Amino acid sequence: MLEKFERYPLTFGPTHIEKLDRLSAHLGGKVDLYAKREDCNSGLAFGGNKLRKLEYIIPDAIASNADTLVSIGGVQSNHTRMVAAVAAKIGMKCRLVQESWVPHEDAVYDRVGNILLSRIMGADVQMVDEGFDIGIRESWEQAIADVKAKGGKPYPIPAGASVHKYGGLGYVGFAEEVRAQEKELGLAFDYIVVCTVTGSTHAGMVVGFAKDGRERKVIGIDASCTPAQTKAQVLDIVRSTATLVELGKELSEDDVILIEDYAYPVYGVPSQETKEAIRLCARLEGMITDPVYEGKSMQGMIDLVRKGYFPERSKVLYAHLGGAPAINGYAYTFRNG
Ligand code: 5PA
Repeated sequence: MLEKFERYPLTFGPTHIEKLDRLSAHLGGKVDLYAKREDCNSGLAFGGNKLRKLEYIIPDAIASNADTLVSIGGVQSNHTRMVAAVAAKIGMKCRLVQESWVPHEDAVYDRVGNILLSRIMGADVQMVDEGFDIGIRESWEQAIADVKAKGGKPYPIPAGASVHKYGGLGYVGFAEEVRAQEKELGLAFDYIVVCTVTGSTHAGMVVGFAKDGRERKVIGIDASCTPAQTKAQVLDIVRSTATLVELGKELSEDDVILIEDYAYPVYGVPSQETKEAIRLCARLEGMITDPVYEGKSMQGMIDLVRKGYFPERSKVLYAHLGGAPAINGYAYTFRNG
């Protein structure tokens, strides 16, 4: 589906799929859980889902003769860390806007984890006191204008690389990769569980899996806590990406499954249940999920298994999208494990 698009390799290759035997057994053994390890996809600053998206965006950035990648996220954004890593790798400058998206206080929240790594990689990090919003932000537009005013040539990458014209392509590629791996493994996944915030990871999967009729088997777990806006953005990206790859099939709102029950109390703040899911997965599988994104989709998957949402003998693929560095900003939360 992606042959006609240029791709700049930033990842190791197909990501590993592993069976979560102990977690599956702990939850009753009626559903087989697997994880696709997007969190281990690259040697670039701990990797994660943004690299798959950026692989299809960077050729356009290079062709535009830009010298500075300009992007935005929260203080502990994984996306901005990935943009900083890619800028370093391709020899561009990087300007990052880090907004106060999370009402979370920890003594070192703005010093450790993702933002620490972005600073080490040489990004020009600007803190902006604005709350959470996945839309286009004035602070980002100002940063782009500022780079220009100083004689630079900016290449704008929106939050999560999502509303970029090529933002959905990377996760179309994920679906193609899963299809090839299913053949090798001799199995087929009945459901794919994905954490959804700015939307292009989920949207790319919907388009990619629509090719074999599985678009409604992609189960998005909202972590934005603004699900109406997130769902609308997923649908927009689904439509534009489907056109771009010439899917030849109309997709509608009903094809975007977004479960809203696990994002509470608010974006970036883990509930008691999220923390329990993080501990359970860590203690049974040694697999680290974070309090902002993957901990919430892990909580969602665990709860859905317990509720019997997945029919018996289903094979469920959890897309582990990365994000572990942010956990350092939650040192107090996990001070007793
Ligand atoms: C992020 C996003 P989407 O934004 O494509 O919906 O992906 C959600 C998601 N898991 C899931 C991890 C580890 C993520 O980092 N992160 C954002 C960031 O700024 O890091 C874009 C919000």
